[in-house]
Amino acid sequence: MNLVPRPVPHLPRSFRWGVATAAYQIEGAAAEDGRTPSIWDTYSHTPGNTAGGDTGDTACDHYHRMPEDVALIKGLGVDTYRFSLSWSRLQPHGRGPANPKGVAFYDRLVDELLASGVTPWVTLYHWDLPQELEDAGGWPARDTAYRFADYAALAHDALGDRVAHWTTLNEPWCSAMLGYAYGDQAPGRRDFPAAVRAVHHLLLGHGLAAERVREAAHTRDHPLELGITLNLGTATPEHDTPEDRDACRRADGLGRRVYLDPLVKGVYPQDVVADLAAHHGAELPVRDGDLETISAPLDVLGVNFYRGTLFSGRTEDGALQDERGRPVTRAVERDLPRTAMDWEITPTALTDLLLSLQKEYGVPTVITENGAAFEDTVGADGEVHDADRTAYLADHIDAVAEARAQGADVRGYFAWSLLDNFEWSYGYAKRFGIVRVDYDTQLRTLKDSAKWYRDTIRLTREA
Ligand code: IFM
Repeated sequence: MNLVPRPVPHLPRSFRWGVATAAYQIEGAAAEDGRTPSIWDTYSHTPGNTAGGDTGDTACDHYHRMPEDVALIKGLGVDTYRFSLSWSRLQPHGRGPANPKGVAFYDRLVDELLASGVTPWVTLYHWDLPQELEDAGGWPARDTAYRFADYAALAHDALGDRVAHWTTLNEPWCSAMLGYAYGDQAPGRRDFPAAVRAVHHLLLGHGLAAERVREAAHTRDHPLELGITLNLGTATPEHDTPEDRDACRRADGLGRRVYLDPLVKGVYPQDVVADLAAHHGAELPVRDGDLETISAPLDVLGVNFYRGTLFSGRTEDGALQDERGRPVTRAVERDLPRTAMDWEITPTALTDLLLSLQKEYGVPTVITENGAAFEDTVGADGEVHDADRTAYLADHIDAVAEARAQGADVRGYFAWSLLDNFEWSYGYAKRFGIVRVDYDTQLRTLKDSAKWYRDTIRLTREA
């Protein structure tokens, strides 16, 4: 049984409603019109890296179906569409001049959105580093930060006359840790110290890119709202013991503070720096002036929220150290409902997160991603009755409203995702869309959650 849409309290008229996607997850046309391979092309084409050997070669074929997709977005009544640019489509090989055909595609997308009354919100980097830059060292190499700044300037040069909302990076934790430490995502390296260098160079790339984009917007008198998007959760101790609290400190340190402290306060957290050296032999390669660059004021902080986590400082057997002699930071499974990703559903953690961000950092926030994968089925009526996803969205939107009511300056909510799409290492098996994609025919079907979202937005605006 699906939920009845109703107005959400505490969300003002100015509250931004949106849907989000990312280039490699939807565009397809991987080798068309001058686009060169990114690390995700290489990684997904390497056997064993993705479920079913899936790749983004075709994905949702958005590159060819963009007008149809913009019509869907318009039909949902959202005011904002967050999408990312494919670096190697816009600037093949990751350096040199812009690719006119790549620019033309994003030009058409932006114009189509504006003509439909939808505000474009551009993410410059959603994980798809041009392969040549990885070959030259990738994010663990300092030069990549400078290449990223050049690309940001080139992208702003092409679109900045019409696009005011710019996000530099999406989820640098994933780029650094999943990509370089754990090997679960492209480029698939397993080198912790390299991942820590990547953390710093991603942040430096953010700062350098922000500088270039601000300068260009200022010189040309273009409006600008600039930020970065982090994937953030909450870390709660299983028991109120020193070791569980310390496990939370470590999880929060590597998951949140190592990004937010330099971005907002201009310093790396000393406890994290000490832990990295003591337990991982790793160091953040900071040079003079880097932290000033990284900490230039943000207009907005993008928050991608999926779940909160309970932590213990002991192994299941009660030990305080793991087999390598490091202190234990163990996520404790709870008896909670889960999504198809096996992620616990914890909406009140989103309220807690937004309130703690407000208190500790004070930057206005927008939820740039929130949503869930479930095992959707198409009913005999041809529809997708995804009551589980609708409930997930409803509970998390309520959690945002509650945070606002308690004083958090949260200004928008973007559902992840507009379309079912290429869920990275999980391939097409996990469906996050509020719109179903039939990958054989590319038919798009609004799920019940999309209709609920559309009606909730309308009713909330009218209230
Ligand atoms: O699909 C991803 C997205 O690319 C980044 N944030 C999390 C989503 C769900 O895993």
